[in-house]
Amino acid sequence: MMGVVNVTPDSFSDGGLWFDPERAVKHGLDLVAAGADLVDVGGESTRPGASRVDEAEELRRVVPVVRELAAAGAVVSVDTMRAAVAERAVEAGAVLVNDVSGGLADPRMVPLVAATGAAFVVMHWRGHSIDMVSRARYGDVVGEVVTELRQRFEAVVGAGVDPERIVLDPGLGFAKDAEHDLALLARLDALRALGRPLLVAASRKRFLGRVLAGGDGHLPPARERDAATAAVSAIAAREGAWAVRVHQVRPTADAVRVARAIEAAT
Ligand code: PMM
Repeated sequence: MMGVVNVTPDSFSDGGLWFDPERAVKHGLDLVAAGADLVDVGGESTRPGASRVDEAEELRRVVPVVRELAAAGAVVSVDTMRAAVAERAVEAGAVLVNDVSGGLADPRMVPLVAATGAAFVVMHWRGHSIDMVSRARYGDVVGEVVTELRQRFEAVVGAGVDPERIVLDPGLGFAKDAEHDLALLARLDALRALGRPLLVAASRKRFLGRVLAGGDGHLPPARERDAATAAVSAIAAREGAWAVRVHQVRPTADAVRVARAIEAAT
């Protein structure tokens, strides 16, 4: 389980809650106490339509929190599209770079990851949040995401990153609408066939709101989607995902435990 610490004023589900560095560190340690194996620290919201924060501000948000959490013994990943932020975060103790652009947003990212030897999450990505909704066009979403992710994996390995250190992620909600997200979750086997560990990051996302919407079409707020998130976590565990990335750890910890118990009984 990867627990999320968004050191942002504007993330879609918890923007502002952990913007203060001390609160962010405490939240990260609470996630670890609740069972998170990894804490993912990010300083830039990637919600649809979001514009970018500047690099100095992202560094200011992320680096002290990474440093404190790593010093306290947490296993830390950094959620960033910028090589400079990844570099400083690794120096501060992060062991995994989680780049939602899979190295596409910053040409210095892949060489930096290769040089540091950090683990690398390569997510399926078609462009920045500001206009990604317009890129949610697919004939066969599973086939296209698998092909594009394989191409990205090969490019990253070709540029020197150890393939054994790469984790793949379908990028739920990134240039995808609810139907696309559900179709990908229904075919995690096709993504696993790429041969690398799989990260599933469904937590509180809009497609869950759509599934849960009442007859009036009203979507429950993001913070009321944790039970739905846990249901996805159980399915992801059952389908052999390497990790799930979640805002609230406890419901997912329980769901994964039940999935494992059922597996052990078969
Ligand atoms: N989604 C968000 C942020 N980071 N990282 C990965 N690897 N995969 C994702 O789908 C992903 C991510 C969306 O924002 P949030 O931090 O508010 O969940």
